[in-house]
Amino acid sequence: MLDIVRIGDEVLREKCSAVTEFDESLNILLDAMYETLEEAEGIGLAAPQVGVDKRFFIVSLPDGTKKEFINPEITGTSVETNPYEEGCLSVPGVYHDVVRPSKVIVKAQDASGKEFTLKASGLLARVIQHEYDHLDGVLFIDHLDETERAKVVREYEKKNRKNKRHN
Ligand code: QAP
Ligand code: CO
Repeated sequence: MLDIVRIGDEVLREKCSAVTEFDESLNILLDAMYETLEEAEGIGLAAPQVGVDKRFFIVSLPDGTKKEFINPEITGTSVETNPYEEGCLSVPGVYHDVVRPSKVIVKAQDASGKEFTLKASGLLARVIQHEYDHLDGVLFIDHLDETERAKVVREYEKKNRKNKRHN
């Protein structure tokens, strides 16, 4: 189980660098991230969320879809958008609707370095965009307007204070 870093940690605000070595240590890290994601009951986890400033993330959906995206590029987005309530393991306990394209085309590499292209819609398209943002230091709350973002951050801080007191 890896530690998940929380909002306030600067690694979440970095532009991550490309993965160049598709070696055993990458596989070990991916395995540990899947375990961490399962334990945390999440559906997506990006490397910077476990303190690694590299361009990759994993997805694990309720339908059993598990996939890693290394050096991903979003090469196409639909004109159609939709709102969806997002959360983030790095901003635990708060959720807010975010408007994003409904469909994306993503090009990435798998754990062995092999390139693939995927057309995604629904929850998968949503998680891909959320996780991709992490690689550029962007959090879901950055998509909200100033007022909504301030509200969500205050709510997070309030919950976090409570948690600290009760721990
Ligand atoms: C991104 O986020 C996502 O606050 C993945 O207390 C989320 O897995 C994309 C989680 C929703 C689209 C829709 C958050 C678990 C998990 C929490 C997650 C929490 C426990 C977040
Ligand atoms: Co997140």
